[in-house]
Amino acid sequence: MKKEKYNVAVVGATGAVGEQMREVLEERLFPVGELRLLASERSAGQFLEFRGEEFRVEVLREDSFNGIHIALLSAGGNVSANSAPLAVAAGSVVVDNTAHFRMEPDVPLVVPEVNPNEIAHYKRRGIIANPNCSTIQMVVALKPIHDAARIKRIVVSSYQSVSGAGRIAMEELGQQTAALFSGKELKKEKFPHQIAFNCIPHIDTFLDGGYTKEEMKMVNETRKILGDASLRITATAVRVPVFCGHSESVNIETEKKLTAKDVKAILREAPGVLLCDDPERNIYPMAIDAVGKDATLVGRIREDDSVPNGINLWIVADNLRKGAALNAVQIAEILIRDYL
Ligand code: NAP
Ligand code: 3JN
Repeated sequence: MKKEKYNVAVVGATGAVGEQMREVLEERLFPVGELRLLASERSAGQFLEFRGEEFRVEVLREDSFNGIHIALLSAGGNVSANSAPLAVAAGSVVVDNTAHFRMEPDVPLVVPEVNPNEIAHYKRRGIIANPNCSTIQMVVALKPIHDAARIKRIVVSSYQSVSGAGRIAMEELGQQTAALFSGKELKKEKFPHQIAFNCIPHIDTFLDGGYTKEEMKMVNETRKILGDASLRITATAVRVPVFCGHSESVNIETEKKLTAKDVKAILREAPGVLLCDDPERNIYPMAIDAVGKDATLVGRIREDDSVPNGINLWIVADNLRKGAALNAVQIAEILIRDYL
């Protein structure tokens, strides 16, 4: 029987993603009954606002999920590895924002505009995985093109904002920028090099072969979501001194020829996409315009004449919203509408 309200736990509630979770749940009028905000000992006792009320942050414990219907996890992979099974045992459905379960074959990896039917398989483990932010915005834009003309190869370079690395990383960009103007010492904690006024071609750890984990997340998650293991993808992930909003330069080769006009017509109708493509009026997607928006912005669409069926695109989204919290809440909305 349908419930009027659902008890929701947010694990990592004090983080950059957790903050957006509260905002998105409130904005979209998600039918939250009890809200449980969970974090570590460091921030227990803090108060955070939701729907005009103050909620006390609690320490995540073994019994934190008792009575919870939906658990939204974003406190890192290790926390998810430990707490997802506890949540499932307590009867919650888990929507996990970390990489921990994404590539497990019996865990659906879902972007609601792309593969919403996968949510039906949540029962296998009680867990649904949210993809990496860079994957989400790319597949929102590419899925309708893939359906129309079958994409054979993707070359993507990401320009990822510091908010993707969490709250402390945002403070680090602010501190370094101010320090460079006032001759103070630069603090380096999150990034291996100065991020202010710099670009760092290194996100997450390096793997054998020279790619980073972040780059391989884009490769493997895209194949899983589009259900096409033969898709050829290569990625370069770069951290840029932008506070919020990830941008991507994406080059695709399709089986069937599409003109730039065809691609624009497809994307004008695509769910979750906002076409921003009028170069004569200097209109193209930019991170500053994507922040706070739900849509994935796509522009700079043009034919790549260096290969038979090539197209270039520039894809931008708010990494904390569509790249994390919004996508998770959209999954939860489908769960309660169709399955719980
Ligand atoms: P953040 O700003 O650093 O926040 C981390 C959050 O996790 C804080 O609330 C922190 O609580 C909590 N936490 C850390 N260790 C914990 C523990 N042992 N027990 C309970 N809570 C703990 O990071 P963020 O940007 O919000 O990202 C958090 C995680 O979300 C990432 O590690 C990543 O796995 C995932 N993420 C996913 C995407 C995506 O692409 N879908 C994007 C960004 C992040 P305290 O305040 O107590 O420290
Ligand atoms: O760096 C970014 O822009 C996105 C970062 C995502 C992230 C950060 C720390 C741990 C993840 C993720 O979602 O893949 C993880 C992780 O869960 O491994």
